[in-house]
Amino acid sequence: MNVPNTNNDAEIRTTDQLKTTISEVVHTQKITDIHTHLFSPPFNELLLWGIDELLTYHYLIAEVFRKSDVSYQQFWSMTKAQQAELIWQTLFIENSPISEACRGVVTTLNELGLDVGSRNLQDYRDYFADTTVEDFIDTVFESANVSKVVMTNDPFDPAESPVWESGDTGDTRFEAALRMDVLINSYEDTAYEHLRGLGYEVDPILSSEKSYKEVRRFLETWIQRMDPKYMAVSLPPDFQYPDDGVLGRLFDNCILPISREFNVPFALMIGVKRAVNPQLKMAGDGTGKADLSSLEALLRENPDNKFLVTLLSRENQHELCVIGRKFKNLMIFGCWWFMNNPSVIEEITRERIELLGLSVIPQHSDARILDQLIYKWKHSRQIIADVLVEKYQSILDVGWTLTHSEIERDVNNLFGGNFERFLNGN
Ligand code: HDL
Ligand code: ZN
Repeated sequence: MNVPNTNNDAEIRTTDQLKTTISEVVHTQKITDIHTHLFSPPFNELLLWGIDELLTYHYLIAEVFRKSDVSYQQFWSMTKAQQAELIWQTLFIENSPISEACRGVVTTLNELGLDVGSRNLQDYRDYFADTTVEDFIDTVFESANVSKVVMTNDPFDPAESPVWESGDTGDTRFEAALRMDVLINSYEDTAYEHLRGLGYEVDPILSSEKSYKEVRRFLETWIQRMDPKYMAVSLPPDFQYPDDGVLGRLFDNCILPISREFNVPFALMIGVKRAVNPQLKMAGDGTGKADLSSLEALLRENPDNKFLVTLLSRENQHELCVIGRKFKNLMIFGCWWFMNNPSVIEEITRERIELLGLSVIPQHSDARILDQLIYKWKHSRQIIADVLVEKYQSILDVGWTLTHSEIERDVNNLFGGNFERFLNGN
């Protein structure tokens, strides 16, 4: 994490000085990317990188069906290379790549120094074939100016658990998050059997003190194994709390006590409707507006717990900011998934600063493919910088004075300091 340079105390007076300072500070500030789906090399095939992965990102899969007459069955029977070629031809050659997901591929290739004017997919494939994943990780972290990424780690995933059990997860720039979607959203049909198979004496509907104790033991085991920055879950728009079912019993008797005991915040990602169109597979999820009175109750009833929250519906964003004003144990983060588009990032960032000042984590990348760190952060840095210029200008206009080091301090907090302090504060 950059330490602000206290020698930069020259006063900023003009709009040009302000724009130059903010551009330089925002683009040179190293970032802690608090939510990604990236993996360090020991996770092998879970670490996705290269042009064919970029082109078959599920965002682009959703988009190609809108322009191509390929059927779901035809597409899913193709190899990844064939899928990538179809997406390249359809969305980049037969149509201009101006959607955010398409534009991101072009930005990434350009930032890697490749000739996007050639539109030669084989040339891009040759570039990736000529590099190692370890070298490419260095290239991407340097180009994106990212210091650390937080992974999404699923203790129920058989592809992940052996790596954790080996004790070697490799590159320390990749930190862990303990994802609990299976435990919380699929306890009765999946997690119960899995836990029993591991020797945890839990009951089918999680209704006994013994079961609560055993789930806490499971969480403790994985916290000690992963050293996660936070525990996380994605939840549907109709998430309810308090809840007298399995979710409520998991929250109140297992997750929230453990979160306090180990000082590991709980991240709630609310508003996802899974498999709205199952034929799109991972690309088939949708969004819905949530009733945030449940979030208010969770924050109010658990003042000693720390919650990170991001919401998937644009219609929930303003009320989330208001809730943020009411609860200091809430840290709002990111422009998640369908929010991660310039028009919405700008709107959300502006209303967050207006209502919450500098007490938020404005963005995460949600990158699934390593290369995406480059475009997701290049695009977001520019938008955040533009909003900051507007907000700092508004106080310069009324006589406030500003220095370079004060802006460095503020941006350092937005891009990592707020996260570190939220994690480490008790
Ligand atoms: O649940 C999540 O963490 C989401 O981010 C999903 O993984 C989603 O598929 C995604 O990649 N969004 O960007
Ligand atoms: Zn995600």
